[in-house]
Amino acid sequence: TVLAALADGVLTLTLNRPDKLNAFNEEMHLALRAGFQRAHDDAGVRAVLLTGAGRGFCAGQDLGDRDPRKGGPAPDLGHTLETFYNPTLRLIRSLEKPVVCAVNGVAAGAGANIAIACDIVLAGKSARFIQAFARIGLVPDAGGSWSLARILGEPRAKALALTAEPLGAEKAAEWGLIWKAVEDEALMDEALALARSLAAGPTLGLGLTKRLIQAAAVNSLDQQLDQERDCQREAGRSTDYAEGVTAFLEKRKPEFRGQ
Ligand code: LHQ
Repeated sequence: TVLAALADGVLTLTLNRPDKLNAFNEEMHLALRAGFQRAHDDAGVRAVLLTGAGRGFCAGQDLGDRDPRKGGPAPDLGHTLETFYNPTLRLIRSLEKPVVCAVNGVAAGAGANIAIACDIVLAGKSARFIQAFARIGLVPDAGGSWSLARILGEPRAKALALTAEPLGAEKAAEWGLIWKAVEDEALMDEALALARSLAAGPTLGLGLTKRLIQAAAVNSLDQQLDQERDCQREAGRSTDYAEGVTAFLEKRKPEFRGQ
Protein backbone atom coordinates (compact mmCIF):
# COMPACT_ATOMS: atom_id res chain seq x y z
CA THR A 1 0.00 0.00 0.00
CA VAL A 2 3.04 2.30 0.26
CA LEU A 3 5.95 1.90 -2.13
CA ALA A 4 9.29 2.80 -0.61
CA ALA A 5 12.42 3.33 -2.70
CA LEU A 6 15.76 4.78 -1.61
CA ALA A 7 17.97 6.39 -4.27
CA ASP A 8 20.52 9.20 -4.05
CA GLY A 9 19.68 9.71 -0.37
CA VAL A 10 15.99 10.29 -1.18
CA LEU A 11 13.45 7.92 0.30
CA THR A 12 10.43 8.12 -2.00
CA LEU A 13 7.21 7.02 -0.34
CA THR A 14 4.33 6.52 -2.75
CA LEU A 15 0.82 6.04 -1.37
CA ASN A 16 -0.41 3.16 -3.46
CA ARG A 17 -4.13 2.41 -3.43
CA PRO A 18 -4.87 4.25 -6.67
CA ASP A 19 -8.34 2.75 -7.23
CA LYS A 20 -9.39 4.38 -3.92
CA LEU A 21 -7.48 7.60 -4.61
CA ASN A 22 -5.00 6.35 -2.00
CA ALA A 23 -7.48 6.53 0.88
CA PHE A 24 -6.06 5.27 4.17
CA ASN A 25 -6.83 1.81 5.44
CA GLU A 26 -4.99 0.35 8.43
CA GLU A 27 -2.37 -1.33 6.30
CA MET A 28 -1.52 1.90 4.51
CA HIS A 29 -1.31 3.77 7.80
CA LEU A 30 1.18 1.29 9.19
CA ALA A 31 3.20 1.22 5.98
CA LEU A 32 3.45 5.02 5.84
CA ARG A 33 4.45 5.20 9.46
CA ALA A 34 7.10 2.51 8.87
CA GLY A 35 8.41 4.60 5.95
CA PHE A 36 8.85 7.69 8.10
CA GLN A 37 10.33 5.61 10.91
CA ARG A 38 12.90 4.29 8.43
CA ALA A 39 13.68 7.88 7.47
CA HIS A 40 14.39 8.59 11.15
CA ASP A 41 16.51 5.49 11.71
CA ASP A 42 18.51 5.18 8.49
CA ALA A 43 21.38 7.65 8.10
CA GLY A 44 21.37 6.83 4.39
CA VAL A 45 18.05 8.66 4.11
CA ARG A 46 18.75 12.39 3.80
CA ALA A 47 15.40 13.56 2.43
CA VAL A 48 11.94 12.12 1.94
CA LEU A 49 9.64 12.55 -1.05
CA LEU A 50 5.98 11.75 -0.41
CA THR A 51 3.57 11.34 -3.32
CA GLY A 52 0.60 9.31 -4.51
CA ALA A 53 0.14 6.72 -7.26
CA GLY A 54 -2.45 7.32 -9.96
CA ARG A 55 -4.63 10.38 -10.41
CA GLY A 56 -5.05 11.32 -6.74
CA PHE A 57 -2.69 12.15 -3.90
CA CYS A 58 -4.84 10.90 -1.02
CA ALA A 59 -8.60 10.96 -0.30
CA GLY A 60 -8.17 10.77 3.49
CA GLN A 61 -9.63 7.98 5.55
CA ASP A 62 -11.13 5.05 3.62
CA LEU A 63 -14.80 5.58 4.34
CA GLY A 64 -15.65 2.10 3.10
CA ASP A 65 -13.83 0.74 6.15
CA ARG A 66 -16.42 2.20 8.50
CA ASP A 67 -19.78 1.68 6.86
CA PRO A 68 -22.45 2.71 9.42
CA ARG A 69 -25.02 0.64 7.53
CA LYS A 70 -23.23 -2.45 8.82
CA GLY A 71 -24.44 -1.58 12.32
CA GLY A 72 -22.48 -2.10 15.54
CA PRO A 73 -21.36 0.50 18.06
CA ALA A 74 -20.25 3.95 16.88
CA PRO A 75 -16.53 3.83 16.14
CA ASP A 76 -14.10 5.68 18.40
CA LEU A 77 -12.50 8.05 15.91
CA GLY A 78 -10.34 9.56 18.64
CA HIS A 79 -8.75 6.15 18.97
CA THR A 80 -8.24 6.00 15.20
CA LEU A 81 -6.44 9.34 15.31
CA GLU A 82 -4.31 8.44 18.29
CA THR A 83 -3.41 5.03 16.89
CA PHE A 84 -2.94 5.79 13.21
CA TYR A 85 -2.75 9.45 12.20
CA ASN A 86 -1.13 11.26 15.08
CA PRO A 87 2.03 9.13 15.32
CA THR A 88 2.69 9.70 11.61
CA LEU A 89 2.11 13.44 11.90
CA ARG A 90 4.53 13.58 14.82
CA LEU A 91 7.11 11.57 12.88
CA ILE A 92 6.92 13.95 9.90
CA ARG A 93 7.33 17.04 12.07
CA SER A 94 10.05 15.60 14.29
CA LEU A 95 12.10 14.10 11.44
CA GLU A 96 15.19 16.28 11.24
CA LYS A 97 15.49 15.80 7.50
CA PRO A 98 13.56 17.62 4.76
CA VAL A 99 10.25 16.12 3.66
CA VAL A 100 9.09 17.14 0.18
CA CYS A 101 5.51 16.41 -0.82
CA ALA A 102 4.46 16.14 -4.46
CA VAL A 103 0.68 16.51 -4.52
CA ASN A 104 -0.15 14.81 -7.80
CA GLY A 105 -3.94 15.14 -7.63
CA VAL A 106 -6.78 15.59 -5.19
CA ALA A 107 -5.82 15.75 -1.50
CA ALA A 108 -8.91 15.44 0.70
CA GLY A 109 -9.53 15.22 4.43
CA ALA A 110 -6.58 13.85 6.33
CA GLY A 111 -4.84 13.46 2.96
CA ALA A 112 -4.77 17.23 2.52
CA ASN A 113 -3.48 17.79 6.02
CA ILE A 114 -0.71 15.22 5.81
CA ALA A 115 0.48 16.99 2.66
CA ILE A 116 0.41 20.36 4.42
CA ALA A 117 2.43 18.92 7.32
CA CYS A 118 5.37 18.23 5.00
CA ASP A 119 8.21 20.74 4.79
CA ILE A 120 8.09 21.73 1.13
CA VAL A 121 4.90 21.06 -0.79
CA LEU A 122 4.70 21.14 -4.59
CA ALA A 123 1.40 20.46 -6.31
CA GLY A 124 0.38 19.84 -9.89
CA LYS A 125 -1.81 22.67 -11.14
CA SER A 126 -4.81 20.36 -11.40
CA ALA A 127 -4.51 19.23 -7.75
CA ARG A 128 -7.09 20.40 -5.20
CA PHE A 129 -7.02 20.53 -1.42
CA ILE A 130 -10.36 19.70 0.21
CA GLN A 131 -11.12 19.94 3.94
CA ALA A 132 -13.75 17.26 3.30
CA PHE A 133 -14.52 16.71 6.99
CA ALA A 134 -17.49 19.10 7.13
CA ARG A 135 -19.20 17.10 4.40
CA ILE A 136 -19.45 14.09 6.70
CA GLY A 137 -19.90 15.76 10.07
CA LEU A 138 -16.29 15.58 11.26
CA VAL A 139 -13.69 18.14 12.28
CA PRO A 140 -10.36 18.78 10.55
CA ASP A 141 -7.75 16.33 11.82
CA ALA A 142 -4.22 15.19 10.99
CA GLY A 143 -3.07 18.58 12.31
CA GLY A 144 -5.26 20.54 9.91
CA SER A 145 -7.01 22.73 12.46
CA TRP A 146 -3.56 23.77 13.69
CA SER A 147 -1.76 24.21 10.40
CA LEU A 148 -4.59 25.93 8.53
CA ALA A 149 -5.16 28.42 11.33
CA ARG A 150 -1.45 29.14 11.63
CA ILE A 151 -0.65 29.33 7.95
CA LEU A 152 -3.77 30.99 6.60
CA GLY A 153 -5.19 32.79 9.63
CA GLU A 154 -8.68 32.31 10.96
CA PRO A 155 -10.76 33.79 8.12
CA ARG A 156 -9.46 31.51 5.39
CA ALA A 157 -8.99 28.51 7.69
CA LYS A 158 -12.58 28.72 8.88
CA ALA A 159 -14.02 29.23 5.41
CA LEU A 160 -12.14 26.24 3.99
CA ALA A 161 -12.98 23.99 6.94
CA LEU A 162 -16.63 25.01 7.30
CA THR A 163 -17.49 24.88 3.58
CA ALA A 164 -15.19 22.03 2.45
CA GLU A 165 -14.78 24.02 -0.76
CA PRO A 166 -11.88 22.73 -2.88
CA LEU A 167 -8.82 24.96 -2.99
CA GLY A 168 -6.91 24.74 -6.26
CA ALA A 169 -3.13 24.33 -6.27
CA GLU A 170 -2.43 27.78 -7.67
CA LYS A 171 -4.56 29.50 -5.06
CA ALA A 172 -3.00 27.30 -2.36
CA ALA A 173 0.41 28.58 -3.48
CA GLU A 174 -0.81 32.17 -3.63
CA TRP A 175 -2.11 31.83 -0.06
CA GLY A 176 1.16 30.35 1.16
CA LEU A 177 -0.35 26.98 2.06
CA ILE A 178 2.11 25.26 -0.26
CA TRP A 179 5.41 26.23 -1.84
CA LYS A 180 4.60 25.98 -5.57
CA ALA A 181 2.04 24.92 -8.14
CA VAL A 182 3.73 23.50 -11.21
CA GLU A 183 2.56 22.02 -14.51
CA ASP A 184 1.19 18.53 -13.87
CA GLU A 185 3.68 16.94 -16.27
CA ALA A 186 6.61 18.67 -14.57
CA LEU A 187 5.60 17.80 -10.99
CA MET A 188 7.53 14.60 -10.38
CA ASP A 189 10.71 15.81 -12.12
CA GLU A 190 10.70 19.04 -10.12
CA ALA A 191 9.88 17.37 -6.84
CA LEU A 192 12.53 14.71 -7.31
CA ALA A 193 15.16 17.26 -8.33
CA LEU A 194 14.35 19.28 -5.21
CA ALA A 195 14.44 16.23 -2.95
CA ARG A 196 17.76 15.13 -4.48
CA SER A 197 19.34 18.50 -3.99
CA LEU A 198 18.14 18.59 -0.37
CA ALA A 199 19.49 15.06 0.13
CA ALA A 200 22.87 16.26 -1.12
CA GLY A 201 22.77 19.14 1.38
CA PRO A 202 24.17 19.58 4.88
CA THR A 203 21.62 17.31 6.51
CA LEU A 204 22.45 18.20 10.10
CA GLY A 205 22.14 21.92 9.43
CA LEU A 206 18.95 21.43 7.43
CA GLY A 207 17.46 19.35 10.24
CA LEU A 208 18.31 22.02 12.80
CA THR A 209 16.82 24.65 10.48
CA LYS A 210 13.56 22.70 10.32
CA ARG A 211 13.55 22.41 14.11
CA LEU A 212 14.09 26.16 14.54
CA ILE A 213 11.41 27.24 12.12
CA GLN A 214 8.89 24.93 13.74
CA ALA A 215 9.90 26.16 17.19
CA ALA A 216 9.14 29.75 16.18
CA ALA A 217 5.43 28.92 16.40
CA VAL A 218 5.68 28.51 20.17
CA ASN A 219 8.77 30.53 21.16
CA SER A 220 9.11 34.16 22.18
CA LEU A 221 11.85 36.09 20.38
CA ASP A 222 14.12 35.64 23.41
CA GLN A 223 13.57 31.91 23.45
CA GLN A 224 14.11 31.75 19.71
CA LEU A 225 17.38 33.70 19.92
CA ASP A 226 18.59 31.27 22.57
CA GLN A 227 17.61 28.33 20.44
CA GLU A 228 19.31 29.80 17.36
CA ARG A 229 22.47 30.18 19.41
CA ASP A 230 22.35 26.54 20.50
CA CYS A 231 21.57 25.22 17.03
CA GLN A 232 24.25 27.36 15.41
CA ARG A 233 26.76 26.07 17.94
CA GLU A 234 25.84 22.54 16.95
CA ALA A 235 25.83 23.31 13.21
CA GLY A 236 29.20 25.01 13.54
CA ARG A 237 30.73 21.77 14.82
CA SER A 238 29.54 19.75 11.82
CA THR A 239 31.89 18.46 9.15
CA ASP A 240 29.51 19.85 6.56
CA TYR A 241 30.02 23.37 7.88
CA ALA A 242 33.80 22.97 7.56
CA GLU A 243 33.31 21.59 4.06
CA GLY A 244 30.92 24.42 3.11
CA VAL A 245 33.39 27.11 4.13
CA THR A 246 36.36 25.29 2.60
CA ALA A 247 34.51 24.85 -0.69
CA PHE A 248 33.59 28.52 -0.70
CA LEU A 249 37.19 29.55 -0.15
CA GLU A 250 38.39 27.12 -2.80
CA LYS A 251 35.70 28.34 -5.24
CA ARG A 252 34.27 24.85 -5.79
CA LYS A 253 31.00 23.07 -5.07
CA PRO A 254 30.78 21.62 -1.56
CA GLU A 255 30.49 17.89 -1.06
CA PHE A 256 28.27 17.49 1.97
CA ARG A 257 28.14 14.17 3.74
CA GLY A 258 25.23 14.88 6.03
CA GLN A 259 27.34 15.06 9.21
C1 LHQ B 1 -12.85 6.47 -1.69
C2 LHQ B 1 -12.53 7.59 -0.90
C3 LHQ B 1 -12.49 7.44 0.50
C4 LHQ B 1 -13.08 5.21 0.20
C5 LHQ B 1 -12.49 8.18 -2.94
N1 LHQ B 1 -12.76 6.24 1.00
N2 LHQ B 1 -13.14 5.29 -1.14
C6 LHQ B 1 -11.88 10.07 9.15
C7 LHQ B 1 -12.57 9.04 9.90
C8 LHQ B 1 -11.88 8.29 10.85
C9 LHQ B 1 -10.89 8.70 11.58
C10 LHQ B 1 -10.30 9.94 11.57
O1 LHQ B 1 -10.04 10.62 10.43
C11 LHQ B 1 -10.78 10.74 9.37
C12 LHQ B 1 -10.19 11.71 8.51
C13 LHQ B 1 -10.68 11.90 7.13
O2 LHQ B 1 -9.88 11.86 6.24
S1 LHQ B 1 -12.30 12.27 6.92
C14 LHQ B 1 -12.42 12.60 5.21
C15 LHQ B 1 -12.51 11.36 4.40
N3 LHQ B 1 -12.46 11.67 3.01
C16 LHQ B 1 -13.47 12.18 2.32
O3 LHQ B 1 -14.52 12.50 2.84
C17 LHQ B 1 -13.27 12.33 0.84
C18 LHQ B 1 -14.15 11.34 0.10
N4 LHQ B 1 -13.88 11.41 -1.32
C19 LHQ B 1 -14.35 12.38 -2.12
O4 LHQ B 1 -15.01 13.28 -1.71
C20 LHQ B 1 -14.02 12.28 -3.57
O5 LHQ B 1 -13.68 10.96 -3.86
C21 LHQ B 1 -12.85 13.20 -3.99
C22 LHQ B 1 -13.31 14.67 -3.92
C23 LHQ B 1 -11.62 13.00 -3.10
C24 LHQ B 1 -12.45 12.88 -5.44
O6 LHQ B 1 -13.57 12.92 -6.26
P1 LHQ B 1 -13.51 12.30 -7.73
O7 LHQ B 1 -12.28 12.78 -8.41
O8 LHQ B 1 -14.84 12.58 -8.36
O9 LHQ B 1 -13.31 10.72 -7.53
P2 LHQ B 1 -14.38 9.64 -7.04
O10 LHQ B 1 -15.22 10.19 -5.95
O11 LHQ B 1 -15.07 9.07 -8.21
O12 LHQ B 1 -13.41 8.54 -6.38
C25 LHQ B 1 -12.75 7.53 -7.15
C26 LHQ B 1 -12.87 6.22 -6.40
O13 LHQ B 1 -12.20 6.34 -5.15
C27 LHQ B 1 -14.32 5.89 -6.08
O14 LHQ B 1 -14.43 4.48 -6.09
P3 LHQ B 1 -15.27 3.73 -7.27
O15 LHQ B 1 -15.20 2.30 -6.87
O16 LHQ B 1 -16.64 4.31 -7.26
O17 LHQ B 1 -14.49 4.06 -8.51
C28 LHQ B 1 -14.46 6.37 -4.67
O18 LHQ B 1 -15.47 5.73 -3.96
C29 LHQ B 1 -13.11 6.05 -4.10
N5 LHQ B 1 -12.82 6.89 -2.95
N6 LHQ B 1 -12.32 8.63 -1.72
N7 LHQ B 1 -12.16 8.45 1.32
